[in-house]
Amino acid sequence: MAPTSKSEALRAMLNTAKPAIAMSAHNPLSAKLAAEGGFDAVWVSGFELAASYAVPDANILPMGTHLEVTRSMANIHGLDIPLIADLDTGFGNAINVAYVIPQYEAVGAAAVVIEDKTFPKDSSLRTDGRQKLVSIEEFQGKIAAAKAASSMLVIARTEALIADLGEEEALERGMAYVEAGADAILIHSKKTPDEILSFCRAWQGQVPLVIVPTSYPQLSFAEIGELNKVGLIICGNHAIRASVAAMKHVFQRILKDGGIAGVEDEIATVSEVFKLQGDDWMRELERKYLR
Ligand code: SPV
Ligand code: MG
Repeated sequence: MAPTSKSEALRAMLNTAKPAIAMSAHNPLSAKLAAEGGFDAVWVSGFELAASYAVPDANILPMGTHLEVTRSMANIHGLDIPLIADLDTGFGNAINVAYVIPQYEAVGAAAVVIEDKTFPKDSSLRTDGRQKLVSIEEFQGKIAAAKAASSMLVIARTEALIADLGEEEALERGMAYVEAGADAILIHSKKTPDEILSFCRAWQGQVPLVIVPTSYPQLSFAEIGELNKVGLIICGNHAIRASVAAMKHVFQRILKDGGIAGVEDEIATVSEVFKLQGDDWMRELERKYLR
C-alpha cells in the first residue's frame, strides 16, 4: 500500500462507535505479532523503543533510531498494517517537524502523533516527571507544519491533563489543535477513568479522540465505544511489558532448575520463530531462484 492509501485506511478505521485498536511495538517482530494477533494498527511507541534500549523515554535516543525501526516495520514481507509513529514533540520546533515528517511518510508510516510538551520530553507516566507544555500558538504552528509536509494523518496530543492544567485547558488546547488542522486529538491522562470520561463527554470537537488507557485499564473497549467520541485506543506499552514479564520468568526458572528443560513448554518453539522470520517466503525464493 502506498503511504496515502495506508493513511486513508487508518482514517476509515477511526469509528467512534467502534474504535480501532492499536498495539504498541518496539521492533518489527512485535509489530508482526500485533498484526497477526488481529490489531488494527501498530503504535510505534517511543516508550517501548527507549525501554528496549534500556534508556529513559526522554529523547535520549536519536530520531534516526525511531525512524529506522518504523522503516523496518513497514518493510516486513507480507505485512500491511497501518503504522502510527510516536514522534514525541516532533524532535524540536516547527522547523524540525517540517524536516522530520516527510521522512516518516517516506518509510511508510500512516500517521504521526506529536505532543505539546517542550523538547526534550519526559515520560508522561513517570511520577513527578518534567511535564512542561509549549504555548498553544507554538503548537498550532507545529501541527500546521506537519500537515503541510505530508498526507499522513496528524494526531495532535495534548498533555494538559498529564501536566495537571485541568480539563478546561485540555479542551481549549484540543479545539485549538483542530483549528490548526489536526486529524484527531490524543488526550492523555494518568489518573482514574473519571478524568478521561469527563473530558470525552465534554469534547465537542469535530474530530475523533485517541486515548492510551495505561493508567485506567479497568475501562473496557466496549465502554469507551459507548462514549462515541474515541476513534482509536492505543495499548501503549503491552508488548514490552509482556516481554519483560515473560523473559524474567523464563530466565529465573532456568537458573532455578539448573537446566532448560523445564521451560520448554512455556516458550515459543524454534519453528514458530522461523515462521515469524518469514521462512515460508525464503523457501519460495529458494525454490524459484537458487540453482
Ligand atoms: C508511548 O508509548 O511512547 C507513549 C504513551 O507516548 S505513554 O508512554 O503513556 O506516554
Ligand atoms: Mg511516547
